Amino acid sequence: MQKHQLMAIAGALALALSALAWAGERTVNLKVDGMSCAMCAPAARKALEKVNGVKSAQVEGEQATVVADEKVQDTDLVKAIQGAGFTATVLN
Ligand SMILES: [Cu+2]
Repeated sequence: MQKHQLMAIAGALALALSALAWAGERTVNLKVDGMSCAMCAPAARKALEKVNGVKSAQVEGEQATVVADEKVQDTDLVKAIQGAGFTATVLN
C-alpha cells in the first residue's frame, strides 16, 4: 500500500470518529438551587465535571450547562449536584 493511501484512510477514519463523537453528545441545562456564596458555583461545576462522560460544565448564576456523552443520564447530573450540597432541576 502506498503512503498516500494510508494517509487517506487515516484521514477518513479520523473524520468518521469525530462525526461519531459529535453525534453522541448532548447538552443539558440545569437550574441549581442552594448556592449561597462565590465558591458554590465552582464547587457545583467541579461536581458536574467529575461525572463519568461529562465533557464540560459551566455554572453561571443558577444556570448550569453541561456537555456530556449521550449515555450520561439527567439523574447522574442531578445526583452530582446534590452530592455537592445543592439541588438541581433539569430545564431541557
Ligand atoms: Cu458557597
